[in-house]
Amino acid sequence: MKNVKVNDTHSFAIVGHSGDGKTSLGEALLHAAGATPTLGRVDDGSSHLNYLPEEKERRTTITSSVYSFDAGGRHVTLVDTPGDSNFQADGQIALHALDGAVLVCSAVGGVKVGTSRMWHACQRLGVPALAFVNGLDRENADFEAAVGSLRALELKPVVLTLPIGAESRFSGVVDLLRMKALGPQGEREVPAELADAARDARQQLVETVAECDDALLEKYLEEGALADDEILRGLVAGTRARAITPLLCGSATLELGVAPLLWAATELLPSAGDRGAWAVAEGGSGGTVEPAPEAPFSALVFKTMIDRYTGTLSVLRVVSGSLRPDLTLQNATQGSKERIGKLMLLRGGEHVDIPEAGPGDVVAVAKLRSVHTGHCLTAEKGGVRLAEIPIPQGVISYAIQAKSKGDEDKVYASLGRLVEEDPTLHLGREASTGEFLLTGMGELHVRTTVQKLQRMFGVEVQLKTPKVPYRETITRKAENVEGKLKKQSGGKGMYGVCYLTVEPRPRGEGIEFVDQIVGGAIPRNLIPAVEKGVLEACAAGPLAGFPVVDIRVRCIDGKHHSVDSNEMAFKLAGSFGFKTAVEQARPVLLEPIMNVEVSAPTEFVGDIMGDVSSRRGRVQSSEAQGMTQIIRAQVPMSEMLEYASQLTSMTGGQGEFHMAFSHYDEAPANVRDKIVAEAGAARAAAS
Ligand SMILES: Nc1nc2c(ncn2[C@@H]2O[C@H](COP(=O)(O)OP(=O)(O)OP(=O)(O)O)[C@@H](O)[C@H]2O)c(=O)[nH]1
Ligand SMILES: [Mg+2]
Repeated sequence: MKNVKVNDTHSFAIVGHSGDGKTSLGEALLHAAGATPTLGRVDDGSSHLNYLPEEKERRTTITSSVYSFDAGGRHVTLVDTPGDSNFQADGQIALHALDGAVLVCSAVGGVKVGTSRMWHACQRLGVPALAFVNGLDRENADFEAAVGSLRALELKPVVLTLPIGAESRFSGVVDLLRMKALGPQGEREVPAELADAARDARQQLVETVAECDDALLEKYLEEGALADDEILRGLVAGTRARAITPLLCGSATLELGVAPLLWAATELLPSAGDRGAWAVAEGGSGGTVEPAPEAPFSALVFKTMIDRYTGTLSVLRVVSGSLRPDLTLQNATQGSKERIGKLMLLRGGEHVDIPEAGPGDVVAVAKLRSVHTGHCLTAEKGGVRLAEIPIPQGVISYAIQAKSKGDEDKVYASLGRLVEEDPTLHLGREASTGEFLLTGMGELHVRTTVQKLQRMFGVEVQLKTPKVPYRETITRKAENVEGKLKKQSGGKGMYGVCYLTVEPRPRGEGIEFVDQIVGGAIPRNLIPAVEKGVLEACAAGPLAGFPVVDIRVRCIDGKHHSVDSNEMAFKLAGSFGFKTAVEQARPVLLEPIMNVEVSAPTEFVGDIMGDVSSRRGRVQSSEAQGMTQIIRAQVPMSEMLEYASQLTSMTGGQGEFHMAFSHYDEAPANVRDKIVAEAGAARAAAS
């Protein structure tokens, strides 16, 4: 058994808006804990957490970074997550597998879209959190305003530290639990000018904490005070029950206010043991499994990394049981067996071999073939299966093309590796346009992937805005339309005639072929040839060459010739008949309509709604979540191709959006005419 107990094993994610100082705070925590000998900095590339070349270059986190360390008899895993909406899925996935969160909020500007998004993710997943108001040394830092904005998020902040000074005069914090001032020179008495404010804030703290527990409240009402151990007990209970969010403050880069945060992260957030039993999807007694070393093994994979030396690494959080090298496990998600090789602890980009892992530990395992992010691993026999981690779907697609001809296979194979690493990327071929599409969470996500592709595999690709996958269909019935192939002069004769009736089907129901031939007008064995001809003709519609969908085709009659009729003749007859029938049935162009969800600070709502309307979109709802407004709308895909960059410029980078396919709808005449004209021009240019 490993020597750190489950009750002393901690894991938490640092979450929040991009640029508010999550990575810097992670570095300050690592340094404060003695895990790193020097303070890593984002700005000079010395960060232990932002270790990828793309992260150093852009000075931003693009993938969650795991760092495990031991401090004060505890084993702690800190996971720094990206704040940018392009990479945010990593943070949401990590929260599924960790026991707590530190929500970073800048003292400049307070809560922003990313802060609100990650707070709601913590709430949804039931993850207890601490809040840290960072950057108090920055120009325009305003502690009160930042706390006010967090209060508006309804996270019930309980202030544990107060800032001493602000902006360039920020010099430390008052620890309200111990009533001491902490600064660069260590601990001292609370400065006289802050004594009243500190006393009031402590009073507030005690009152709020008392409200978390009936026994404490009774004592507080009777005696007007609580002992230190009672305050701590109330804080622990309130935090873990998510009734309150302890709030601390400081400056990550000046390393001020960080020690109380390290204390709170291990004393107030729950350990793997405190968290208690996990719900299981299958097996286990009473649908749960205890986070105990002797319980059946279960683990969740929350990250996959491609390492140049070790190959693919799966990063997993052990939920129950123990893990040792050379064990065979079951991938419960895929139903396959996996042999475990080495176990490694992650320290940013470094790995350290370890002999064993238990509940609450986060470890990396190399070369698990069938394992992807989100999967659940269990013991080979008698294991329990946890619910898989849901993976958000990408929203933006780019058509990709190898820069040099002949590189195609390498491009697709290498991209396949990156897709393995990052589950929110998708690589696929759009059958109707023939393009290879790389889909991701945003423009920057896709562009960073292309950059990684070049660095890791030495291949270059070009990105293009994808073609919109339009469809064609009909709007009325056309009856008894003849399809005929007659070639009986000279050589081998060809003869086949079919009569088709076409009618519209509901959206999304596809093509249906109904054989209504009676009396052998078309021989039985040749009817499938008619169907084949119809289906082939569906591949390219009469308007602009897009696939034809949602039509019932009835083959009602036909003619044949005892010698000249054959499969080829009836296939062509079917194809001709179908094309003619579609042309007679008032064909229309269908365009994909997307469900779009935009979130942005309330002040931008008017602009965003106006812009959605100008894109032929229909706003369906608008709902406030704290200071963020969520606008849901349906917008044609063709109007959304460049939306990411336009939303960024409209909201000064404070807006983000998600998009998913909803349905196909008839394109208005002006759009149809434009697409038809473009297709005509393309055909003319090609011939
Ligand atoms: N003055 C000051 N600057 C800070 C502080 N914390 C972070 N910064 C600076 O703010 C910038 C962004 O900090 P990061 O730590 O990379 O922010 P992040 O939240 O990890 O950002 P993403 O990875 O993009 O989500 C860097 O230039 C830091 O040096 C702080 O407390 N005070
Ligand atoms: Mg970062």
